[in-house]
Amino acid sequence: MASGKRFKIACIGAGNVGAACAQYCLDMELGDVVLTDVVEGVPQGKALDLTEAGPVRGYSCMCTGTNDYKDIAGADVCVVTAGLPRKPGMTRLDLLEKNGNIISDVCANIKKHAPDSIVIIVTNPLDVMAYVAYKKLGFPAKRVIGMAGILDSSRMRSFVAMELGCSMKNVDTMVLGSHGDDMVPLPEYTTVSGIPITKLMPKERVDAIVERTRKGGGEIVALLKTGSAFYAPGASAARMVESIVRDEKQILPCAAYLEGLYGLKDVYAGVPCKLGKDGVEDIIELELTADQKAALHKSSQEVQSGIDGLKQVGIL
Ligand code: TXD
Repeated sequence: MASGKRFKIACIGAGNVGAACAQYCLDMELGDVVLTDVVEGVPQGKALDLTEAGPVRGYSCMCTGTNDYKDIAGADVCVVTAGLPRKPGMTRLDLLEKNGNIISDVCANIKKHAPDSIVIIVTNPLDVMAYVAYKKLGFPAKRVIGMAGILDSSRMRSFVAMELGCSMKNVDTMVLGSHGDDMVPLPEYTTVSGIPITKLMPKERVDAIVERTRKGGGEIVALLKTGSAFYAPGASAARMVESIVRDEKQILPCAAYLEGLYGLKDVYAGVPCKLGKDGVEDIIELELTADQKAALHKSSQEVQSGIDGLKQVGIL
């Protein structure tokens, strides 16, 4: 491991995204992984399977499975995917109450057993769940981060590469706002080896890519019919773990707690964050056009109404 320290990563929720995240973390040798779930046998079985892949893939990090939160003790990073996935026809907000209760329970256990960890929330509706976690954990805001923007921007990067028939590696982009149909992809900040995409394709194609990015989650739900995307979400969460445990200070779009930046207060929203050993070490405030600013505020209103909804039912 890069720094010499052996890190411990707790993946809470051993479903599709949790297991994919564990797999990528192990493959990148980011640390030992503890898979935790309420279902008996599943985290243990997946952990054993992932351990048995180690000799073939050439990693020496260990993976264990458990139903007991005591086993996350001392975790450096907790990745929370526990909850219900979005089913076809279900809006993200339908999940609000159920997942709000699950996140509250998970956070009580993180607070008890891994009070110094950095927590990455993945469960939907993402921005509201990150807010719930922040309130329930009582950790400094920089240690409670939501994963969505890396996934959304990775989708946009792949769509740009497909359109141009070029390598995905050369494409870079930024997506702001909430994780949902109101997200704010930024074509103006999308480049291929430094060349703005607006110079590489006509406006209609840029607009089509923005639209497909917004609907990216739904596109996969419609194809899979049961469950939602998990490879790219798992890889995206693992990217955050990587930047944290290796203190790489990557600038990545993440859901962060805002206290005035972008004109937003007491809410989580996707913004460019510098991720390092302390969590969100900095937030970059981009210059936005009036339209982009309005779109960002619109996406936050939905998050705010989710937060208000949870206040009404007493979860917050
Ligand atoms: O970009 C993003 N943020 C997302 C979010 C991208 C993809 C998926 N996104 C959301 O992540 C999705 O809407 C769900 O809310 C979560 C997890 O999705 P996944 O596809 O992994 O769902 P699964 O396979 O159903 O796994 C959820 C697991 C399952 O094994 C449950 O038994 C477990 O969560 N679960 C719990 N674990 C621990 N503790 C509690 N209380 C608990 N409740 C359920």
